[in-house]
Amino acid sequence: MADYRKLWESLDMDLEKHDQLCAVLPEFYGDIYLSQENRPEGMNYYNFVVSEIHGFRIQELAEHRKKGGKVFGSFCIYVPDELIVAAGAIGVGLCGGSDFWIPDGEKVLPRNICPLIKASVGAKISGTCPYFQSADILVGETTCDGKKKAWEILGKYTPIHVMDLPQMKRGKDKIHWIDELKIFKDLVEKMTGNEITEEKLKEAVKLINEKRRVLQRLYNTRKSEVLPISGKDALLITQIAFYDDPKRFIEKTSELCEELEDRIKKGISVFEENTPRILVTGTPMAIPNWKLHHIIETSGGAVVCEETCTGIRYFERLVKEAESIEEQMEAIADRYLSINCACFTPNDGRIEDIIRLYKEYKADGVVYYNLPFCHTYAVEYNKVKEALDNEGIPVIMIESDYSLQDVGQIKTRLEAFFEMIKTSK
Ligand code: BJ8
Repeated sequence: MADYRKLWESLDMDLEKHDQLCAVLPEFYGDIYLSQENRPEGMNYYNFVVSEIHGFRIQELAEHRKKGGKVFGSFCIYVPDELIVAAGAIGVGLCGGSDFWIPDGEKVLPRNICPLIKASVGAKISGTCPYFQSADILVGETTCDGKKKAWEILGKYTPIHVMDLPQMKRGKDKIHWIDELKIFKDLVEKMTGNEITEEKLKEAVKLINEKRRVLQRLYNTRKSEVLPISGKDALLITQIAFYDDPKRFIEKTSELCEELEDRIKKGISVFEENTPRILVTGTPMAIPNWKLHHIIETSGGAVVCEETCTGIRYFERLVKEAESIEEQMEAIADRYLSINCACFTPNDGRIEDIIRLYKEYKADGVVYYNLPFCHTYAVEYNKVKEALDNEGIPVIMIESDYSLQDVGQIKTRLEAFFEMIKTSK
């Protein structure tokens, strides 16, 4: 890796602590990813992106900012990328997925709060995440209580704008959400000094839709009986989609899809025949949270789809392309409000999605993943389980944080779950 120390210094990072973080990642990644057999050639690009996770892309962000460009950091898939891109700015997803940041998060947050929030706050206050350091502004949202209050803490360290996301989907909620989008559009225009014109917004909608389409194409290959890619690799690609340059990401992922489609034609699978096919549903898995997928795929299962924000929810629905700015803003509002997050009530659309995806991806069972202290997803499990029981779909709930202490216990539970699926097949 090139020497980026000057760059990190310019971002006011804690270099000593950052060295500790960088020291663990290669081995961790090697054990989980590079140990896989028969990986598609096209995964080399994503290996490169991970090896340069705090280098190459950070350099690009720095060059963009040197030319006067702005970087917006976000934590939720309700924040509309289209408006950021239309103003010539760059958006990066900032959710923290590493245990490394938890102790720093716990310095300012209660211990009994979701690890995603603790890690995100810890990443900022420890000065060890160059993405946080490169963001000119953070964009929060009012999705869950933990996040809502965490923005007040993060606001002491960096500028932050909070979008007031409604938690119901009635007509008046949509009107409110369009209003929030307009406030955000004004902010983006003010910060960048660039007007979001009809033309620019159309181009941005096209680009982000294209990114969604390529992810859909990737996921379509996982519907095949012949699984050309592991769930772990697919998860990594989606995680990278949150911060990579969209055009390059589309190009590289299209190349990979060609390879995967060819593998399907040739019958090249990365799993043995009759491996139980698993749909994962639940809370997001921010990079480098690969824990559950790794356990599933080393315990006799194969992940075929994620009904999560680091999966289907991020890209399944497109923004309708419209003519005027007003129509386009409304289409953006519709698309984002169609995401089914457990912070909404009621949220029956998610249950319909899970059952539909289970069938589309020919899954054999569902693993419901919950980060500890995420109440909305934990409570929603009850309703999801009831619906899946009615359909005769096997489901297991795994609640786990980023630490590795419970790996053995989860493995034992999952092995038993997969055995049960196999015998009932
Ligand atoms: S759209 S899932 S990204 S809010 S931080 S809610 S895990 S307690 S991340 Fe989310 Fe947007 Fe919904 Fe998706 Fe729970 Fe933790 Fe809150 Fe979380």
